[in-house]
Amino acid sequence: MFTCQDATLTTNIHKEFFYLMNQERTFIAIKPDGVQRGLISEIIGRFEKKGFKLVALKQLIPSIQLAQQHYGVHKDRPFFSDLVDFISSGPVIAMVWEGPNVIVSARKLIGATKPVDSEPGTIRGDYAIDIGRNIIHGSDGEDTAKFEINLWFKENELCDWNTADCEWRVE
Ligand code: IDP
Ligand code: MG
Repeated sequence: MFTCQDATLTTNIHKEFFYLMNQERTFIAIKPDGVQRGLISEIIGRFEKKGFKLVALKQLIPSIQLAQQHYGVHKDRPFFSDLVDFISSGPVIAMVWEGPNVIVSARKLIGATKPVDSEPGTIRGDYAIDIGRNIIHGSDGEDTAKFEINLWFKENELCDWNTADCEWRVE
């Protein structure tokens, strides 16, 4: 399912095994502030240019229930209610990106939760100044990624496909 169709890869069992072991998917969402501020193309472009593959994308206004489930881990935090209201206040761009180590790599592209700590060059470091308006979400681990992908997408909304230039992206 995740294999690159390149003959040189498929004939090399070690390379293919390494490639499959390193394939991952992560859930990324552009929050309502990122959408309102016209940052959709900028954010998507960073993941595209890095070399990751987009396997699902949709725009929706999340229900309160979806937002509560998504941020369920924070349900006892003082900011939970405001966070849920904010995430369901307007359109969100929900996406699944795929590639080697994409979960950790996406978190690095996104930058630290608090914009004051996020380095210039990261998405939050370049475009956010407030923790409550940090424009983007990314799964923080393998289990979270699986949970969030299943929460936001149906199986038939995920596209299994190969980029035409996959051998130029992964050895
Ligand atoms: P993350 O988005 O970097 O994974 P989390 O700690 O999982 O950060 O928090 C989820 C979201 O909750 C953050 O992105 C931020 O929007 C919001 N948040 C986290 N901590 C605070 C806070 O102390 N005040 C207000 N909002 C917060
Ligand atoms: Mg988080």
